[in-house]
Amino acid sequence: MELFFSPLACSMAARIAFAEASAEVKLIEVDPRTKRVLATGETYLAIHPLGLVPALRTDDGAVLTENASILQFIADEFPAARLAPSESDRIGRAKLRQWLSFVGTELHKGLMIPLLGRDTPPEVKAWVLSKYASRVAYLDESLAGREFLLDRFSVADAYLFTVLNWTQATPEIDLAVYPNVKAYLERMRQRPGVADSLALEVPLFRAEIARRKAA
Ligand SMILES: N[C@@H](CCC(=O)N[C@@H](CS)C(=O)NCC(=O)O)C(=O)O
Repeated sequence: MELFFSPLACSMAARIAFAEASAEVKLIEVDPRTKRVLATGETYLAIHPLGLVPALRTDDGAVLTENASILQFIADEFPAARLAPSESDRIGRAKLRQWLSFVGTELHKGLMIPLLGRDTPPEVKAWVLSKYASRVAYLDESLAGREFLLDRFSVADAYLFTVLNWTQATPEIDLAVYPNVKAYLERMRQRPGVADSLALEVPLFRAEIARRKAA
């Protein structure tokens, strides 16, 4: 399989899922500014017309997009890694979809993307914070006394960690106010699958920033 990614973007969740499953995947870096495959210069728009990462090309050539779908696919492809509740656990499966949806809509798109935007007007950031800070408070309550979103590590944690990792670039979100979220982030960073993914992507992210500055 081939995973199209950009460093430290939401595609890192899929990288973490592959790492947690000890599964092989070919990583193909996409420059988010040019929308080209970094190594070859080929246009990424031929893979995903929206130019968004992640995209996953399966061994039989199917192209999957959208984190929630890709992450559930990875979990189902490698069941021994137990990255999702089993098929027979209907409620567990629904809870997994619930958290993937929460992370994707409330946190990723609702809260973080506007805060991370270099050209987001300050009044929009203020509005987003006033509306979406409740989501972080809800997450903090939900993580009280829990190690993971579900009973064990799942692909929803891979996605949640990836999105929360961006709080390093959003001083507007003070994690001291959310001790369970802060502790969760610190715990996740210790997991080998997460630590290895970060170690690989941080230098690539720095190189991406350097390219952007040089352009
Ligand atoms: N709904 C998509 C969103 C993917 C997405 O927002 N990807 C970002 C990186 S985190 C991206 O590629 N942004 C580049 C752009 O907006 O042009 C999903 O969940 O996969």
